[in-house]
Amino acid sequence: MSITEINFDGLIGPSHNYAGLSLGNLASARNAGAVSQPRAAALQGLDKMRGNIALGLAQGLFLPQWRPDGAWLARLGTDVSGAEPHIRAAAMSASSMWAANAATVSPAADTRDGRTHLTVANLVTMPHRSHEWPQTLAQLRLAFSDARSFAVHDPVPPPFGDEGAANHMRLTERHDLPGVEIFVYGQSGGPFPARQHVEASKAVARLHGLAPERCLFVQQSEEAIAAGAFHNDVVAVANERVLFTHEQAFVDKDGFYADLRDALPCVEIVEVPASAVSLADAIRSYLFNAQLVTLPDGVMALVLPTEAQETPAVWSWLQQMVAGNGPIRRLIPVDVRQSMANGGGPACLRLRVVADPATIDPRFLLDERKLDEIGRIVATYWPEEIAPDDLGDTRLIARIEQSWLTLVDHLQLSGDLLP
Ligand code: SUG
Repeated sequence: MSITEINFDGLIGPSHNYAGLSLGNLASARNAGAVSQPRAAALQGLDKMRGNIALGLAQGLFLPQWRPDGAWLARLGTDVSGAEPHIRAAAMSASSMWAANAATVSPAADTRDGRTHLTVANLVTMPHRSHEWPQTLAQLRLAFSDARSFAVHDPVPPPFGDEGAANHMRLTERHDLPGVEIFVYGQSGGPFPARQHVEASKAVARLHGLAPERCLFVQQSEEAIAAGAFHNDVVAVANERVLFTHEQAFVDKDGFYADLRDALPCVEIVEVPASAVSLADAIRSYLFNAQLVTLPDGVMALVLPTEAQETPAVWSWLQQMVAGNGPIRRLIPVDVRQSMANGGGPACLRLRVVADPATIDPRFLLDERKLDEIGRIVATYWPEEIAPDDLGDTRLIARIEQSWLTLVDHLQLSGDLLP
């Protein structure tokens, strides 16, 4: 058994567009109506995966979803040609790329039955995301079909919004040892909705068979949500014994830090003060939406968006941090601008699963050769550009469907995933 952390990235789908669908997500609102570049977007995502493999990290893949989602439109009594523009845009969204919202994952070391548990997120707060879960669940049931190692759960029922790993952190001395699981919920967010409901968080903890004394339920600060932190992973990220967080991420940070230190005495909390980096700069640069990873030599690195490098207050704080004695030693900027323009940074694009890769369906695991093959399919089939007014265009829709079919066929998944 070799237990390791595997990052499953959502491949950016051929319908990637900027429809401004996410209230409270400032980047999505700012770029509403812009022309997207699905091909460049997917290639940026593949380059990030390639970079992580080159760092010696294990890498997995989730496929884009079948779009337009005709089954969802049919349940609404319409189809892609008859749907009103906002419903059509929701049915065309490529939002499943943000795999951090696919599910909440509790590794085997934390659970009562010694299996890794995954609960698919219902994403009920945003209409365009609320219809992702059936296709996500289908992929999770395939990738993690080994019932001796995994338990995959249906979504928590509405109205309790669940946004998956974006509002969940795990701290532990080492990935394969028991950890403390932190469920971050929201209650209100000024003008914006809180997406993660505390009842959903509690349900996931129960379903996963976590020990109550190893779980913390922590409230997201209203000011962070109001400033555009629609998910906790926009203002905090954890890896092994390190919590990297903005000072204003939580309602009661002192209480939270004290509980965390009690539950995990080895924890190291790296807090970025608002006096050095404002919430606005943290959210604009997505400093915290980074992949905080342990490299094979034991060094901890932050794989963060190039926007962080371009935000002076953020970059100078980071440079001071790595010059000091803290646990985070390396900064690795990556270009995921197409996803960033919809509010999704490097950490949004991945779901972390701590498990033995040998127990996972290999069709969902990547190496460089497979990445190159997928890159060739993307470069051949994915549309170069989509303007919001194109979304009803039958030729564009045929091309999106063809792109998806080619990829799924190549990965030998068509027998299992055809709509
Ligand atoms: O749910 N954007 C996504 C971004 C998700 C980021 N994920 C994490 N923080 N883990 C969202 O708001 C925008 C789609 C549009 O406007 O077309 C969107 O859905």
